Amino acid sequence: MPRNNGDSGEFKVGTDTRKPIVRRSEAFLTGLEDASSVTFISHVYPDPDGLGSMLGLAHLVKARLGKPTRLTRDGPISRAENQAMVELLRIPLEPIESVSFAPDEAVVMVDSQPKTGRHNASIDMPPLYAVIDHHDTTGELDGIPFVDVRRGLGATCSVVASYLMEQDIALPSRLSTALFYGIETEVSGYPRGASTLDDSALLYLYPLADKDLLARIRNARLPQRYFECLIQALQSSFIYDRLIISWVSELPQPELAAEIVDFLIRLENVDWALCAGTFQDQLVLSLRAATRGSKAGDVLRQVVGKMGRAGGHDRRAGGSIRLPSTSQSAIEETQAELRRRLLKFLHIDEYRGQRLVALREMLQNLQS
Ligand SMILES: [Mn+2]
Repeated sequence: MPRNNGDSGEFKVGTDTRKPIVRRSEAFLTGLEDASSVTFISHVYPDPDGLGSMLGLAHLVKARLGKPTRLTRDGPISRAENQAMVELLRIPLEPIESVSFAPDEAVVMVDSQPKTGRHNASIDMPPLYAVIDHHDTTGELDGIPFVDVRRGLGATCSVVASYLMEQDIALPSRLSTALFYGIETEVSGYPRGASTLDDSALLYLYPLADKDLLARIRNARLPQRYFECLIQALQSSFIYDRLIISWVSELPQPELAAEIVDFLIRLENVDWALCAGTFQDQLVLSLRAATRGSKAGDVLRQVVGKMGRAGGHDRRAGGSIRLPSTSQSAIEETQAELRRRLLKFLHIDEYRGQRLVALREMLQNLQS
């Protein structure tokens, strides 16, 4: 089995060791020759990187093989920017639960790996043909004919853009915009976590992208509940030494935890930020680290342990804990256990907690 772990990635294809693999895009397309059609899947709560990757690969398959393709959506598109992306770029998505699969259909998973707890587990589908991803969290990859997982990369869209560039396929502006935005959302934090491949893809896509549409997506209108949630997150934030923790009851949508934590990690003198909020019967978690080499995905996975599931990248991680019940006491007990475990893991004394916004300030604001 040819294996190329060159740029910190995992790449394998087929079982023929005689033919040298020149281009990954070529190998990806060759394996699809017998498929009747190709369906693309990503993770729950689809994000721009997953959406752009599906759109880009579907374009590649249509342009080179002329086969029908389908893009799916696992769960709702909840973030306002992501909704704007789907609407403005007219990305056709079929809900995964209503898709029926043909036996000779190829299924390609992007921006995620199997058995990582990031998918609707009840979907019955043919075995995966391919997994293309950039997450540190390893899933079950055994037996999958085509695997291109590059952990050093900022975005899956960068891999997809590199396939399209290798194949020298003309990119419509709508697709260029989607791929550009997919990469941008993954590498816009600091430290960026971008590789040279991410940057060359951005450089290639920018002139082709529709900058007005990009601006409309980035500045998508936000519902009132967003701001209500934000003030609650700020008022519930506690600083423990170099860690800030924010609790939100009833997130209007689970991805808001990630937005809040992206904001909180910018607090000076803080190395770690966690936002935990309830959504349905789950406590949704989002963790950020301010410095390189923090292994946030591993940290959150160890802290959460058997309470739930977690994973992610070096400085960004997410996860969830299923609440034993949605009663206030059950939520508070789960929060306390999570806080205790995280503080212990980071060697921080629990009694050093201080509010981000002093109670007196909050009361004065209410009276004024
Ligand atoms: Mn991604």
